[in-house]
Amino acid sequence: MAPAENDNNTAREDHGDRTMHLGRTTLSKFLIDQLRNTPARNDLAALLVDVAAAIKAISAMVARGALGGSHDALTSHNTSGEVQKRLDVTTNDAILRYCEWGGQLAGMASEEMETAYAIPAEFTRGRYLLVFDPLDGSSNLDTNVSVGTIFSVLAHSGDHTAVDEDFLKTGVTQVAAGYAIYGPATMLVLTVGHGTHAFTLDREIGNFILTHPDLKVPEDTSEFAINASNERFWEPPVQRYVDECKQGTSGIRARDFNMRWIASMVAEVHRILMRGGVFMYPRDTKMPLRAGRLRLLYEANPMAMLIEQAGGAASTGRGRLLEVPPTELHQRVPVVLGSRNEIERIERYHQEYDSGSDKPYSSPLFNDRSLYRPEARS
Ligand code: AFP
Repeated sequence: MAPAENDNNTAREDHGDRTMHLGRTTLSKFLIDQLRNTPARNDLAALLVDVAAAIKAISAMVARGALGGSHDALTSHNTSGEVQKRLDVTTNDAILRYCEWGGQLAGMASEEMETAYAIPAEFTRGRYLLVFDPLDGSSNLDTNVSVGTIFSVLAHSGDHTAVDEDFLKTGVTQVAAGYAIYGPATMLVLTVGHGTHAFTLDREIGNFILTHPDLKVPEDTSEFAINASNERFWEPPVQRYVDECKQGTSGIRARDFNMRWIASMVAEVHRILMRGGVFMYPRDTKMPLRAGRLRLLYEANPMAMLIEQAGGAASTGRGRLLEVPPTELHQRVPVVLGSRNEIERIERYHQEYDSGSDKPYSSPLFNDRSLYRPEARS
């Protein structure tokens, strides 16, 4: 939507009954506007302001790079068995400290903690749950590549301190979702269910300023992101899709594609929100009993909500990501998200493979040993 010029030439976006002045709307003003007529109102706004404060603190930690002594690998491992960097732990602690005392939360969960974090007794318990990956892409820290924080807000049903089971809610129930990307600029991308909007941190005043309202993912794209080193482990429908993209103008897609892989999901999703594209981290036979690499509650679900709110699609390849029923806190899930028409094509290829109507793409060898065919799982 082109910015509407007004009498004093301040570019602004008109969003129905709300106008947002580009370059002037702060996060707090935005939240007041967005949540004005909702039951969430101030509670959710207050929580998101606390999350934004933690993100500012993390931005400062990340920006210090090696000077902060936080790139060192620790001897500890997280719940996924990955070596923790000191910054993984310090950023996790930052979010706990900034968000535990505001009276909005009944509990928190994160990639860096085995089980849910109980709000200390001295603080008022609230009605939301916060689940997050404090530093996604941290294996890139030594190479100074953009990393991020991913978070999801769920409503807590009950007045007890939250336990693991309370977090096992499908993605469609998320009240809010967002990420921070610590790149050349620190940006906060957020949805509270009314579109996806991006804010840029103005370090001089310490405020997030609305710079990209109402982001829209183009329905078509010629750019995809996948870790191609896993190609031999992918299921045939993923191999089929990527093969066709690589064939470019000489294949059925009749156009050339571009490939990206940053190994930092936040950076990939940010690119897709800015210009479209496809991101895939599918299940593969490398670890056939593992449903994928990415975690449902604090990576896939928040990113899926942001992408859908921007008009894109988010799938496991076989169904809508936001409808995957969680069974445990650190559950993994295949992720295929981005430009809607491409995601629909990838889902169609999975359907044709599962129904055996995708000849010649499903190789008999792969078929026999595939653990993924519905009948093979019985
Ligand atoms: P780290 O947080 O351990 O760096 O993992 C990042 C991530 O979860 C996600 O952000 C990337 O898209 C993906 O893993 C990269 O996985 P590969 O290292 O297998 O490419």
